Amino acid sequence: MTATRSGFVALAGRPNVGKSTLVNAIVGRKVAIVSDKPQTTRRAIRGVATTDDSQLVLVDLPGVQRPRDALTARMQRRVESELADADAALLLVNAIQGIGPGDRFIARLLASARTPVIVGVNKIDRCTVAQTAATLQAAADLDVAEEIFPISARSGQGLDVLVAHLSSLLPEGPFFFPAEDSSDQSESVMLAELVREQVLRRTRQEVPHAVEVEVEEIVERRDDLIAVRAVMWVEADSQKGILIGAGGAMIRAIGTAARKELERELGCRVHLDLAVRVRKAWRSDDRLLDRLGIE
Ligand SMILES: Nc1nc2c(ncn2[C@@H]2O[C@H](COP(=O)(O)OP(=O)(O)OP(=O)(O)O)[C@@H](O)[C@H]2O)c(=O)[nH]1
Ligand SMILES: [Mg+2]
Repeated sequence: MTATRSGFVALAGRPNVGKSTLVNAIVGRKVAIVSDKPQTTRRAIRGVATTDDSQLVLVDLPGVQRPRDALTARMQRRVESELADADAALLLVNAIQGIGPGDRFIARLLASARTPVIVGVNKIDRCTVAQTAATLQAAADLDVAEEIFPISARSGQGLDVLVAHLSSLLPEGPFFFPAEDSSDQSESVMLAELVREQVLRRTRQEVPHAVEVEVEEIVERRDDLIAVRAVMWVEADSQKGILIGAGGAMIRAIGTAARKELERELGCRVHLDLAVRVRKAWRSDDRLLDRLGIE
């Protein structure tokens, strides 16, 4: 019998560079929600990709940012502790935008740790060859990477080569997760995130950042029907008004779209009971953040 390899690769990068999209693409399942708004991911999510002889655990992380409140302070602390514990770090940068001060800041953070760093230059599906080449060169100039890979998390370009390399870095050892697992997230957090994804799609400016979703109850009504009760927390009455919308149009649209996502995830019919509640400054409320599992 050949020995198995197994280990953790943590994803670092500015908000919106495509970390969650990449984790989903490699795992082959939606384990993390994705949006075009920065700071979508709030928790560390392990996405698991298992083959016959290796288990690659990708740790999706919030984008690196300057903390502004308890929420973002927790997110940033988590990024740093996960990076310190991982077998390797995968720094993702945006090929379209090139390398900026934010990327350099993260590169310095990574250089001070002892973990090997791999750089993924993402979104090459939207780049000319010259643009991709320029970002690859700028990524090399960061002087942290053992290897640099041009990829597209969206089209799948370059992912096989990247995954083969990451797998080769993993230490020999037994698997950490059962082979059929794709994520370590609890069902209630996964369902809450799917609801929040629909909120992110339909809101703008400060609203996406002010919303967190909590699933309060999951009840199996029949073999083919699950009832889910969820609350969307916001920080102000004005935000509550936006999420409800004129005549309830917005909350209905969020509910209908989210229900379809929950049905896909759970593989059965879902009854979704959705409410909006105001909790002033929940982003600075340590007790609520604990309860929401943002730590
Ligand atoms: N064109 C293109 N777009 C991509 C690619 N990868 C991700 N995106 C888009 O980039 C946006 C951000 O993607 P996410 O995966 O949410 O980014 P993230 O790095 O996880 O962001 P945070 O969680 O906020 O840190 C989404 O609109 C994605 O569809 C890619 O390879 N090509
Ligand atoms: Mg993300």
